[in-house]
Amino acid sequence: MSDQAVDYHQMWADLGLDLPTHDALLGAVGQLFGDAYLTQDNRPAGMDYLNFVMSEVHGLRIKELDDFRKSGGKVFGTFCLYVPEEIIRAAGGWCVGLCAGAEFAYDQVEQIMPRNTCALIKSFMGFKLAKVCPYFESADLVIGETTCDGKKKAYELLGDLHNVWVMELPQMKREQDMAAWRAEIVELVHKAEETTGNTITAESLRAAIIEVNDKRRALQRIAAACAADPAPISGKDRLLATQVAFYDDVPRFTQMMNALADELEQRVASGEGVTPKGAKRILVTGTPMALPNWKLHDIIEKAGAVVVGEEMCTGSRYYQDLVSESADTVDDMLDDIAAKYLDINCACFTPNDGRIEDVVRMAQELKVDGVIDYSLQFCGLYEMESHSVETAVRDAGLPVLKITTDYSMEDVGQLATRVEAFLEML
Ligand code: BJ8
Repeated sequence: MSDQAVDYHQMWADLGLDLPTHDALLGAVGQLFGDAYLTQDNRPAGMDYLNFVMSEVHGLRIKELDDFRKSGGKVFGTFCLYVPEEIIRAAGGWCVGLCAGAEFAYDQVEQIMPRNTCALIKSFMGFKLAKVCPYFESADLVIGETTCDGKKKAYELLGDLHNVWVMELPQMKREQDMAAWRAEIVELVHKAEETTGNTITAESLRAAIIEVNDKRRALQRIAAACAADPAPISGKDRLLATQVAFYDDVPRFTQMMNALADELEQRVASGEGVTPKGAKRILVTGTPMALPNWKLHDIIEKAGAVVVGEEMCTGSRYYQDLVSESADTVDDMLDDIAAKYLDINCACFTPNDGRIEDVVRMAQELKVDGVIDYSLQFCGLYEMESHSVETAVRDAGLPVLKITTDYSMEDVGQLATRVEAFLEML
């Protein structure tokens, strides 16, 4: 697809990246990827595509965004599942996730926000302050959302550095909340149209709904294959597929993930897996794991278990529900989009019973031996909701391990010991 020897430094310089720091970052991520991913045995051949995407994640993909912008296209950066990609695409824009999965420039970050802020927020602010995220620098508009307090206030700080627009998300799911959310979706339509200069039509919105649904359907197929024992793909590889879904070209990604799903279904039919049959099966639930946060999956799988599902925003919450494809008018489609997105079970909602039900249902469907509840340190929402998760999982007869951590590698040894002890007990 591309010549990997291409030198992208001029493009990065034109985007305003800090080149020496960015080179150091790419080296560190490459090493992390090599240690976590390229050491795995018996990976599906379809993972070659995601290896390639990772090798070009700041290269070819950024070049594609650059070419798109030079031809008049607009790129929208997002941090959260609640921003409907369908609307951006229907207006002719492209959506990309922004770098938020690694510890970077915390010294600068802590000058403007408290040290006890969650790693995800500190990370995106660090990437921005250090000028090392080409997705950030390619984004004509960053769309934030009023989910947790930390993000809400961080977007104010980010607004001093970038073009930011914030969506107001209700925190309950009553009728009046749906009405407010529907109105907010209409605001997004106006903002997307104003930014791109294009008008959203029934045809463009319908096409975007189908395109994004197709992407989610491909990820659903990959997830469904993991109900088999042995699992046909590692949790790390499945997590990578979901992480890349936020960045990649939509039709290409869908096509490649359907090819991967075909391969996984063949593996399931012939009983081929990435671990021996009977390996301990784990469901992970909690805060999202933004690229390149592979820390917990790496620890679990290097201890001999396999992660067979993620109840998180870089997992089932991203792909489990689709927007209805039956509407004919823009108004009806916006109703369907509002309904699908308000149905996401983020811990910023109260009550959030849907998430707890999803965790138990997934644990049963995927026939797991145990659940690991993962929270980023200083994330009050998920840490607080942890008690309800634990209670429900135990009531369903399954053991649960609670892990609170951040992006640093300092606690890897200690976490590995806890995970190994948990696996032995299963
Ligand atoms: S829909 S989970 S992506 S808000 S970890 S920044 S909650 S303090 S990421 Fe999230 Fe959207 Fe919800 Fe998903 Fe705050 Fe917690 Fe940090 Fe978090």
